[in-house]
Amino acid sequence: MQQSDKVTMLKDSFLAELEGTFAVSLADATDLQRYQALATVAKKLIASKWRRTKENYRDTGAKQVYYFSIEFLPGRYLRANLLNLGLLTEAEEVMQDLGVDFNALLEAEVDQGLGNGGLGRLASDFMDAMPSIELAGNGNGIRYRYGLFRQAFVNGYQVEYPDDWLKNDNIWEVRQDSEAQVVHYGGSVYMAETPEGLRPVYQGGVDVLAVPYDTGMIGANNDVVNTLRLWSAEVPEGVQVSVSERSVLESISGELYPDDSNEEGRRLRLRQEYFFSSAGVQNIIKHHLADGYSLHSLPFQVAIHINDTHPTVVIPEMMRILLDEHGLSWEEAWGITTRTVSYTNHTLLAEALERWSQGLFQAELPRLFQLIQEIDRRHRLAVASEHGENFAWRTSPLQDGQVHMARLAAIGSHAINGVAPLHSELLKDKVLHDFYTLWPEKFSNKTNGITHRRYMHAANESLSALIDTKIGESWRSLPKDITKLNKFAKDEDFLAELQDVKHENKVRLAEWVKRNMGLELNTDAIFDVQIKRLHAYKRQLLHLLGILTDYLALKHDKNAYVAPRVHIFAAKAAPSYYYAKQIIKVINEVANMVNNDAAVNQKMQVVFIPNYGVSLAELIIPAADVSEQISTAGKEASGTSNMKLMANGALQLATMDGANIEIIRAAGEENAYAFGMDTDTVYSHYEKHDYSAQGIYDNNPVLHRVLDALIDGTIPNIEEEGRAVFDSLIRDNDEYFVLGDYASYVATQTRLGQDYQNKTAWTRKALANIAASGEFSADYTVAEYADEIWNIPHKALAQQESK
Ligand code: 26Q
Repeated sequence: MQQSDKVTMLKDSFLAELEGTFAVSLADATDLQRYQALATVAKKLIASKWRRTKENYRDTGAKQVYYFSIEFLPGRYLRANLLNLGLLTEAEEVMQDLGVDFNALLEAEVDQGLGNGGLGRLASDFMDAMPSIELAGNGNGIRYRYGLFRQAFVNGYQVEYPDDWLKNDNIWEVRQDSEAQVVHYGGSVYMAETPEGLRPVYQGGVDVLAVPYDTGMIGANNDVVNTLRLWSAEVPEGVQVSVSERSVLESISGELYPDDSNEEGRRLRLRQEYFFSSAGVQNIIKHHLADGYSLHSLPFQVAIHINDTHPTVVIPEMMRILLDEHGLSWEEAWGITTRTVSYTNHTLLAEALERWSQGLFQAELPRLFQLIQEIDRRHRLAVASEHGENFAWRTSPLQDGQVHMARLAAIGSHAINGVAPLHSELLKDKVLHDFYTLWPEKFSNKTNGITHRRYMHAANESLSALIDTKIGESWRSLPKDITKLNKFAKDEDFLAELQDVKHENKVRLAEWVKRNMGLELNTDAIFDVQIKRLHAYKRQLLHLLGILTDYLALKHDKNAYVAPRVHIFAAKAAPSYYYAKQIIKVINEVANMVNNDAAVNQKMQVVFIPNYGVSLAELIIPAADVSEQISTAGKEASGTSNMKLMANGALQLATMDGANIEIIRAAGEENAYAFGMDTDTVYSHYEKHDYSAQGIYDNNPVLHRVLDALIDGTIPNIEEEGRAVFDSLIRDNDEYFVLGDYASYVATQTRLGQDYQNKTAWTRKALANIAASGEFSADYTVAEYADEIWNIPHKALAQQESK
């Protein structure tokens, strides 16, 4: 279709939808109605592609991957969907013609926050990448009634409100009653002889109906629309339950656990894990058989990928179905299961490795527990003779009264991967070392990736358009083509244009902050950004100590030079993570103090933007000059905001952790600011027990002064929180080596501040980052999974090479 035809088509269908659905004129329609009308138009435009994609997968029997994830974090869909449909600029034109505020329309869409952070957003980036490279891949997860809490600050403290995201219609989803599955919990089970052999007999327990809601995942400029299937818990028809029993059953999909990188051993959480895992596996096997295939061909037509250990119960669940419902032998069932399932680990933190008490597990999932006992027994038998009893004990799924999910995932899958090279090495050397000695061939690395479509093409249209004028548009479908930009590193006019775009984006963010927070930001200052979950290991505290260092210098030394900076934080803390919430309070109070002090606020400002989520990321990232990625080395599995910030021309201020290492290598060391201890140093401190926070405090007078400011009344209103932070650093010896990296951080910030003053040189570094961001496209990442783990075909990505 011609551009002008598309515009006419969009305009006509938009106006027709508005009148047809809401019986309002454009002038009288609310932003929400305008959004719903345009979203409905977009949904209708994909309907036939979606149907054809599904039919095509079914009719050809092509292998498909099902990405099982307890979190998906899609954010808003409309802008990204219009982009992928090739209609974004047309929609802008229509709204301009009609005098409609397009941004207000887009912002009327609710931000779907069915995830906590990196893990959930990665799943959604993969959902965008898979159809875009014509890969048959679907998502499987939970349709939480309430997503991640909405965050507000009251007196500087985080308060949490429920995220009632379904209060308006969710235009994108389609309920599929005919696909519902029954999921069984509790009761007891024993084995009895039947004409078909030994079979389990269930007594008692409860059934829950899992009802799927499907959303089309639209490929970029092609005809592929894959499916994201989210399950909702209901009471099965005909089952009589009391009101309170009903609410217990429905609560299984009631809310997302707001914990990130933290093991929260709760009964409901285990029910959630079994809920979408069981419904998903049952549904897959049902269709496989209905389409006329044998269970033995399952690994050739289906790949099940588990996103961290949360869906690990798919392994014993598949065994249950194959053994109990279809009468396969253990060996047959085990072969099918392990060849179907693959597993990604996303964490190096010991406290985030999932374990369940055996008592709880057995009470909730008695048949699965029996099967895990058998997996455990066979595992011990298989490894004990060669590796010894101690090794068998260390690697067994059942140990010390607990079910160890990462062990079960490692034993029951054919592939295990980490999400950045350092992380994958640490998995082999430390976290899963025993399993690596057993099965080195199972292990690989798949560096995370991001979708440039959302974070660049849609969120930073002016940067993307500027890039098009220089290198054409091939980079939009072949992200590595963006390296062509390097040719323009000496083109000063182009660098000036890049600077202008960055400045526009800073102004856009500043306007938002002014409107929503009443603070006027200096858009000529460095926008220094740290946006991610609030966690001690991510060290927002180190950033804060840097801020206090500048503050005290400006206050006490008339001649101090500090490069003007706006420090931008955005982060949610788990509601139960008390220390993280104390850090939020301290940052907020420092922000108050700094922003209201005329002696410093020309040189520095601190803003903590509440309620961080996907939509705010889309606003903040294009405006960033500096990307703070300052986790303790060896703690951050990968990070993905680092990649998004890089693509938008921010320079990394980073430790050698996670994917920072690859990002810095790709951009060139001279175009990033690396600092701090490396992983070996961190591990050596663990081994030698030779780290002394007190010693660092005693020997660095500047730091001494900064830490004292936390407890001597310098910062108002943080008596308790300042003390808590101080104690964790000094009395408890600073678990995350904040003080150990302080001097290096401050020195690096100083150098960065000086470099920023040469705008052209700085922008050249920004350009190097943008130009190097292509390899971090999720399109390549999912292609690698498809080639090396799932064995599923996809569109060739020219220039594709392994990272
Ligand atoms: C587990 C048990 C009980 C309750 C909650 C949880 C839980 C929930 C979420 C455990 C972990 C998570 C999320 C982890 C996560 O987001 N990890 C991040 O994954 C990103 C994608 O690979 C990486 O880039 C980040 O480095 C990693 O921290």
